[in-house]
Amino acid sequence: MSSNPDRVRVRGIQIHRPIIYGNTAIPLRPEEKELAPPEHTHRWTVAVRSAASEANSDIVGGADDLSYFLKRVTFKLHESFPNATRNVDRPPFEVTETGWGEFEVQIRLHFIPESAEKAILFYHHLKLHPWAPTGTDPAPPTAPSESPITNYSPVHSWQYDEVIFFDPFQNFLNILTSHPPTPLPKEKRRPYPFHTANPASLEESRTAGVPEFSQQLEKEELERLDTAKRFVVAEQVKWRNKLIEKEKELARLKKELGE
Ligand code: SLL
Repeated sequence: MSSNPDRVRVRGIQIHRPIIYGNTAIPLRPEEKELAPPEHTHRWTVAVRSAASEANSDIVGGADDLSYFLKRVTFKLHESFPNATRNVDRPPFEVTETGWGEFEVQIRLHFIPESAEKAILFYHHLKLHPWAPTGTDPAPPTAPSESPITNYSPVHSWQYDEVIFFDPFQNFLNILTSHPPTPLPKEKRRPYPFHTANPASLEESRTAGVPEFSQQLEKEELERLDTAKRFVVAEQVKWRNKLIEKEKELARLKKELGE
């Protein structure tokens, strides 16, 4: 039996914190390219942040400081990077680098000791290039350009997730409940933070602003799932009826043969 009430688990409780992990990337401008190794083409930042964004910020997510429950985030980069394992022990939990290629980043979340939780591991494919050529892809960094700045629209690739703590210790639960997460905005105010949501035009890239997660995105995703589910059920009914029809026909033909 534990004598310290803090070291007692609160059974039946589930508490979660919304986070995002992912990256932004932008081609190096000519003046940056001069300073970087010759094969480097992009500057990128890989990060773990709270899901909500600060109003009018140019950062995706990050409204809340997560160090009240995160002790360390370890980013394991491609081995072509010097000191490929990067430990970040205070916010912002992120690594910024220049490089030339995409690779899988291993992101390990270590929680504060009060949590007594094991570290959890996420994988993120570092994205430098937009998925679809939209005609607005950033010009190759070496291409001459009249207005270089507007040609460099960032690529965003972010994953929303929820870290769930089951049966948390009482003192850890107290820490969590004294730091409620900033809620996501109800309405879509900005583009969604996926690579597929890269601006449709240069004009949009200038005016749409930095992407963010919202409750509307969640709602739309639930609606998509619901539509898909109804479609699957309708297909099942359709094919079951066809099968019944064919079985009847088969029985009829067999009977005819027998006669
Ligand atoms: C591959 N996807 O699997 C590639 C690996 C590695 C990218 C891409 C290193 C930068 C530096 C860099 O950008 N590596 O040299 O510091 O082959």
